[in-house]
Amino acid sequence: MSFFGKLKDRLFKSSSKLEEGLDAIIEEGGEVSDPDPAPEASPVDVPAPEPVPTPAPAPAPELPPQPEPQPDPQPVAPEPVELPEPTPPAEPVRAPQPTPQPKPEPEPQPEPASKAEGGPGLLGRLMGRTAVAEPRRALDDDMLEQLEELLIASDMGVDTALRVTANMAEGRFGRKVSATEVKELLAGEVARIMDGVARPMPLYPKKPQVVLVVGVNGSGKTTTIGKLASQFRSAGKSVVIAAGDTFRAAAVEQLQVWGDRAGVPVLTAPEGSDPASLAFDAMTKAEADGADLLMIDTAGRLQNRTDLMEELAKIVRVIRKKDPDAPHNTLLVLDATTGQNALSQVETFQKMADVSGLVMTKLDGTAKGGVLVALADKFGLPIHAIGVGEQIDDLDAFDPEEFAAALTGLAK
Ligand SMILES: Nc1nc2c(ncn2[C@@H]2O[C@H](COP(=O)(O)OP(=O)(O)OP(=O)(O)O)[C@@H](O)[C@H]2O)c(=O)[nH]1
Ligand SMILES: [Mg+2]
Repeated sequence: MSFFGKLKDRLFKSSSKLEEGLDAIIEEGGEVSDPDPAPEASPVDVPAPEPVPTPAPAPAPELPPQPEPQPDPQPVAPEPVELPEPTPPAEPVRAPQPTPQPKPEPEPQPEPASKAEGGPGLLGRLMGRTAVAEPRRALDDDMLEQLEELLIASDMGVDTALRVTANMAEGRFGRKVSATEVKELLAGEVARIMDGVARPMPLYPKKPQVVLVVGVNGSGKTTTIGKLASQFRSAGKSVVIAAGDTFRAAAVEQLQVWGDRAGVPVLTAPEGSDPASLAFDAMTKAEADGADLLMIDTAGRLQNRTDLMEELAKIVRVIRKKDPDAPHNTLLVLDATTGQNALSQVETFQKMADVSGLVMTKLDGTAKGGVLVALADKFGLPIHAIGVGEQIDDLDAFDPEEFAAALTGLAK
């Protein structure tokens, strides 16, 4: 199955929540019979005929200069060279097109027209316009308020939700829109916010490139290390993993299982030993072995436990005694199901460990996928990968368009 298929299937909770919410908003004040007065093309491209009562700086098509997600705060010292996709080669990223529905029957039956899958896709509308009339509703203040609430409920955060809805309305205020059009508009806004942050983990010529993996308890650090190690190995890199979670014997065993699956050696230290000295020893060993990558697992720590956060800072200090530029990547692994708490996790870990990129796990089975949009909007940190399951190949590069389509419930 393509990764998009997986993502769409597994983002079911997020997308169905947003999708149903959007459908309901249009249905609530929509009229089926009213033919679209204005738009001939996709609402995304059409400037509004009438002036916009929102305090919007410019008329539509290019949306206003938003605070672009900042550029990658990449490490300065090592030059990024190649960026081999951490994507497993076997996994085609593009979804097989769900065979463009030819819609041969101009059936005038009054269908439940608001369902996205039943409604005309972009292609359908381009070719034959609306085979089935979708209900349309005027994009007015009431509707914008409902949209804002829906986006906030999907964990997009208040600031982001307000800006996204303002952008959606810009140049279209007062116009009648269908649920499909609203989904396309929303997906466009989401993709635009996420565009600048979708970046695979950079690889440097430095050997070993040290990748420190941090996060709160149970966020998916160990699993992600296993998945990433497997991908890097498939890409021809030699990888070593250090079991820096020395608090629990079970943590070491769990990592060893992942090491076996990925075919990568795991360096361990006795339970209770100092994780910083394990990291130091692991660097010595990885250097001696000529490994390309050293991935260091760490124990989960809540961002409000200052003692544990200090310990993390110590690991970084000790690693830097060996290589002042290390760790070359500090990945913060976030659990999508934690919703808005992810924002405070980023803030604290950024302070203590100089986070260089994010991995968002458990996007399957959450209704809080919108938090990714809030994170991208607020911090602009690169999102290197997303996890949508517990298996070794359930991790892939982050694709903004696919994510936006999956989140909004758009057929793609
Ligand atoms: N559904 C789903 N489960 C995941 C994903 N990533 C990790 N998990 C599961 O989440 C649980 C915790 O994962 P771990 O990798 O042990 O998390 P951790 O951050 O290492 O945990 P600690 O070491 O205890 O802090 C495990 O049951 C994983 O199988 C994902 O993308 N989707
Ligand atoms: Mg772990």
